[in-house]
Amino acid sequence: ESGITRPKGYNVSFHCNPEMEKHHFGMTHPMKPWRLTLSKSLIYSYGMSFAMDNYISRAATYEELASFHSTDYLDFLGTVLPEPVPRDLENQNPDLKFNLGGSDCPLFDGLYDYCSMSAGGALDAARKITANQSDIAIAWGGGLHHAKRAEASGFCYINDIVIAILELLRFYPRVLYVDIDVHHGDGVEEAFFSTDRVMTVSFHKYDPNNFFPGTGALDDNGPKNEHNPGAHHAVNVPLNDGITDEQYDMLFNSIIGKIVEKFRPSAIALQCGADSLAGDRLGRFNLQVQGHGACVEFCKKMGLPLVLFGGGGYTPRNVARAWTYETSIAIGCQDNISSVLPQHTPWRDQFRQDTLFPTLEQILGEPRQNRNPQKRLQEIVQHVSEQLRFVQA
Ligand code: ZLS
Ligand code: CA
Ligand code: ZN
Repeated sequence: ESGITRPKGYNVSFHCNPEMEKHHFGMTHPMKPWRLTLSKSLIYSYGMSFAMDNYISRAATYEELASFHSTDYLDFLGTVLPEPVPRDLENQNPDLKFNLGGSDCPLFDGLYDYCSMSAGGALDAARKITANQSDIAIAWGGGLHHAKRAEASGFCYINDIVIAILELLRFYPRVLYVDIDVHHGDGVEEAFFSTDRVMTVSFHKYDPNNFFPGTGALDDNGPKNEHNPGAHHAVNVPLNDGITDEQYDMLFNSIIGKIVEKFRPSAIALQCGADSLAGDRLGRFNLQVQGHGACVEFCKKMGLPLVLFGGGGYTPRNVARAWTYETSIAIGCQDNISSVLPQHTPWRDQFRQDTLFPTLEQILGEPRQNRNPQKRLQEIVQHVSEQLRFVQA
């Protein structure tokens, strides 16, 4: 009926948990798990569920979370309760245990369940890949790239990506991690700092004093001591406000193309944070749904097992557009779906415009000034090429 068909011999699996989406970080907090519900509503309205294997993901077990996180941290995360009364002005800066309970990483109702469900989806996706049952596995509820072994950071408590990559490493010699969230993928980078089996690449807004988390300079490429096999295996692409689809596409294809050639990964894990889109509440770029999706298309073309994670994304209508378009790319039906949002889409008025591909003018009125001179982008490509001379598959 929808005209969406399942290509023979190509399997996409979709992993989500409706219970996860009901959690709230607090009224003013930018992270809205409900964006996952809005995304799914659009994906299903296009009829894409008929072209994928759909799973309600499990919650990850304590042991699975402990494959990366310290048990001290997990035990604390499992027992902390939401604060009964919101912090008053005199108490803005309490001693935070494991960085939990501040305004970025608040304690909310069902926090542990929310975290274990996010990780469960990511892990289910990784296992469908290692079982050879999916070519692409999608976990839009994952992608929480800032969480550390024993510390919450930047809206992230459990690093589902690290846990999923550790699972991939049980079956594959090398995994490439790519991160197109507007923030630096510091938690994943740090977790694999000392191994040459994972190469991490993050594209992000970089301004050490004014933009979170402040790490990810061009020449931060992993600890360079003699005996560290992981040296040179962290690639950082620091960008400035206002980068466009054309520039991002050029950078992404040339950098990821070279890395795949040199590092020869056996699988790709792609974090698709949608806060790199134009008009994001926290982001600074001018990317459109097409340019963001082009990254997914490029990774798919590499022909390797691929796991897609969510991540940031703070303007829910645009998050839903991007992850819907990217789901269509995974399936391979992107040229067969209408750019007009289906009439029966629940919450259709949330989208403001009835198109999957709003123009920059529609999103922003006036596009943000582009502060990425072409010459700087060339220098970045040059640096990465030189860095790759130290990398041997
Ligand atoms: O990559 O910039 C910061 C840290 C602060 C400034 C903000 N204050 C509240 C805390 C201290 C230095 N934090 C960032 C974190 C961004 C995390 C991105 C996650 C991801 O997309 C992956 C999921 C930040 N930026 C903006 C805010 N925090 C922020 C904005 C607005 C609010 C409301 C709720 C809370 C306090 C008021 C808040 C945080
Ligand atoms: Ca990034
Ligand atoms: Zn982000």
